[in-house]
Amino acid sequence: MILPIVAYPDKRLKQKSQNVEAFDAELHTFLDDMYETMIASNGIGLAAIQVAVPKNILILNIPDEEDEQTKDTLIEMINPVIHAKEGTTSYQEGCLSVPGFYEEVERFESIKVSYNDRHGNEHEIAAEGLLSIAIQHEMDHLLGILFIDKLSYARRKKFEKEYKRLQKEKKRV
Ligand code: QAP
Ligand code: CO
Repeated sequence: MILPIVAYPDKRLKQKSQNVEAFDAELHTFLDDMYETMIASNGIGLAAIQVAVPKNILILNIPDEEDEQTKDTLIEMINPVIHAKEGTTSYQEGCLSVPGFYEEVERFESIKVSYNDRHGNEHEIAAEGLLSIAIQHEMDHLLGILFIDKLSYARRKKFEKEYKRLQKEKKRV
């Protein structure tokens, strides 16, 4: 089932999410719905709060070297925790909850993350490149933080102006 995506400036995106306690059939159905929603919207990452569920859940599906997005590379992270972070990098980020706007954001270059999978099993991975950036972007959602919150004052102003213009254009069609 495709779920509606919550878009900025909806206040729900500022909520802090809570840890998942039950790794049950309801969680599995929700994860499947998140995946269907992300793919239908041409996304590579989605946090549960973006579909109005304040739980520590995120999914990632980074395209491979041939730029193909297949379910084999889907990562589901439940209750993720970052243990180590190193270096800095930046990337022109976007977000399904801030449609049509992209801006350069600074992140840690490499991170170590532990998380649970849908069965409650524990995993630990080291990530770099786009995967590392995507994990940090999605984990910010769990804290109620959007990539636009990380922009300089001047760039945030530019965003507010551009986004308002985009919203008006959308209303016209
Ligand atoms: C988060 O973002 C991310 O504006 C995932 O019109 C961002 O999937 C991870 C999207 C940057 C790594 C680097 C955005 C789709 C998708 C839009 C997304 C849009 C349609 C964003
Ligand atoms: Co996002």
